[in-house]
Amino acid sequence: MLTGNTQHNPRTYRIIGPQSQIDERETPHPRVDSGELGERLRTWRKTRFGEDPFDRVLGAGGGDGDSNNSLRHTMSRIPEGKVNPNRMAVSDPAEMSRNIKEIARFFGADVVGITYLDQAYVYSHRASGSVATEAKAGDPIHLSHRYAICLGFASDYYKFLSNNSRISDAEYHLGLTRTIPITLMLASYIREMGYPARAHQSGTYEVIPIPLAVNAGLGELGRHGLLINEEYGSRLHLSVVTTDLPLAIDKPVDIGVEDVCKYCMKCARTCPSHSIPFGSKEVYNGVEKYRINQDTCYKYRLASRGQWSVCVICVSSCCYNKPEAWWHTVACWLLKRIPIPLRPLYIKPLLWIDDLFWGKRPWKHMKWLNYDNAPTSMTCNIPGCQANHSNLQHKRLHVAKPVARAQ
Ligand code: B12
Ligand code: SF4
Ligand code: SF4
Repeated sequence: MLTGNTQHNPRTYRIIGPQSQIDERETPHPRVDSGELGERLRTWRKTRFGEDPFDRVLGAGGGDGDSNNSLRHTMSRIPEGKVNPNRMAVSDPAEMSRNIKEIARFFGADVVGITYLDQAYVYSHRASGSVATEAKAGDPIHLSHRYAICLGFASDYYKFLSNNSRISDAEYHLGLTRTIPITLMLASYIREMGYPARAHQSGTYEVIPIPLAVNAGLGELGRHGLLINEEYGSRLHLSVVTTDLPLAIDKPVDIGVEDVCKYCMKCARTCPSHSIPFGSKEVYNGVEKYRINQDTCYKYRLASRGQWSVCVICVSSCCYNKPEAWWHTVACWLLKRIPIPLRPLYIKPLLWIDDLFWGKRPWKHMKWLNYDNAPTSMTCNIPGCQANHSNLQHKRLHVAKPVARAQ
C-alpha cells in the first residue's frame, strides 16, 4: 500500500506533513444531508431536481418523479461483476497502459492518465450504502488496489458560459451521467481480463479523484481548487478505476498553472460567494495548496431561486477554459516552454488580453430548448441591499470587488 506522494514533484501542491484519510461522512454532502449546514440547505438538496422533468432525468431523480427515470440513479445500483478466474498474463505493463488508455478513449473518455493509488486519497469510511458492492453506510473502506486510472470527461465550453442557468445545469448533469457507463465498462473490461477493478464515479466515489488526477498528469491544481487540464481547462468531470492490473504510471505535468494562478485570480474575483482565496496557499491535512471555503460555496446554491442547481462560475471564468482553437494551443504550448523565472513576463500581458477579449466575468446570453438565461427581475435578499434589480445586475453588484493583481 502506498502512502504519501513518493513519485515526483508536482508544482501546484506540496506535501509537508502526514496526511490522514478523510471520512466521507464528514464531507459536505453528508453534512448537508444531516442538517449541519442548516435546514434550508438540507431541504434545497432534497428538492433541487423537483420541478422540471428534464432536470429530474438528467439529475439524480427525486421530486415528484420516479428515481428510476434517472439513469444516474439506476446506474449507481448496477452490481459489480466477478473477476474472471482465467487471468490474462501481462508481460509489458507499458503496452497494457497504452491499451487501457485507447480503450477508455474508445468508450468515450476525453483524457486518461495512470498513477499509483495513494491510500491518503481513499476515504476511510463510506457515507452511504452501495448496492454495487453491498457495502453499508458507515462501513470502513478497504481498497488495496495498486493503480488508479483517472478519466476526464469534458463539458461543452459554450453551454457552461450560460452560467448559472438551466442550460449550464443540463450540460453539467449530462456530463456526470456520461462518466458512469464508461467508468463501469472500463472496470468490467479489466475484471474480464482476470484482475480486480472498481469504478469510482459520481455517487459511488471511494477515492478523491483530484489529487490522483494531478499525479496521473491530467493537469494541475488551480486556485479555485479544481483540476485544470491544458486542453479543457476545469470543465472536466473526473472518475477513477482502481485496479491491480499491471500498468506503467504517468508523471505529473507542468502546464504553468502555478505561475498563472499567482497573478490571475479571476476565479477569486468572479466567485459570487467569495469562497476562493485571493491570498496564498495554506496547509491543510499535511498538504500546502489553495483551499476554497466549501461551506460558503455550498450555501450559495440557496441564491439560485430555482433557476439553476450547480454553480460553474469558477469553471467558466478560469482563463484556461477556452474553446478548442489554435491560439489557445499555441499560448499553452509556449507557456510550458518558457523557463519558470521568465514566465511572469509572458503571463501578465496574456491576462490583460484575456480580460479584454473574454471579459472580466465571462457570461453569454443563450437560448436553448425553451430555456433563456436572460436576466429576470428579482428582489435582492443580500443583507443591506433592498434594490429591485435583475439577476444579472445582482451578479455584477455582488461579486467580489476587483483586487489588484500581485505585482
Ligand atoms: C462535496 C463536493 C463538492 C462540495 C465541496 C467542494 C470541495 N472542494 O470539497 C461543493 C458542493 C461545494 C462542490 C462544488 C463544486 N464541485 Co464538487 N465535489 C464534491 C465531491 C463529491 C466530494 C469532495 C470531497 O469529498 N470534499 C471533502 C474533502 C475531501 O475536501 P478537501 O480535503 O478540501 O479536498 C478537496 C481538495 O482539496 C482536493 N484534495 C483533497 N486532498 C488533496 C490532496 C492533494 C495533494 C491535492 C492536490 C488535492 C486534494 O480534493 C477535494 C475535492 O475538491 C467531489 C468528488 C470527490 N469524490 O472528490 C466533487 C468534485 C470535486 N466537484 C467537482 C465540481 C466540478 C464542482 C463544481 C464546479 C460544480 C458543483 N458541483 O457545484 C463546484 C466547484 C467548487 C470548487 N471551486 O471547488 C468536480 C471537480 C472536477 C475538476 N475538474 O476538478 C468533482 C471531482 C466531481 C466531478 N464532477 O468530477 N463540490
Ligand atoms: S462553484 Fe460558484 S460559489 Fe463555488 S467556488 Fe465556484 S464560483 Fe464560487
Ligand atoms: S481563474 Fe486564474 S487564478 Fe483561478 S484557477 Fe484559473 S488560472 Fe488560476
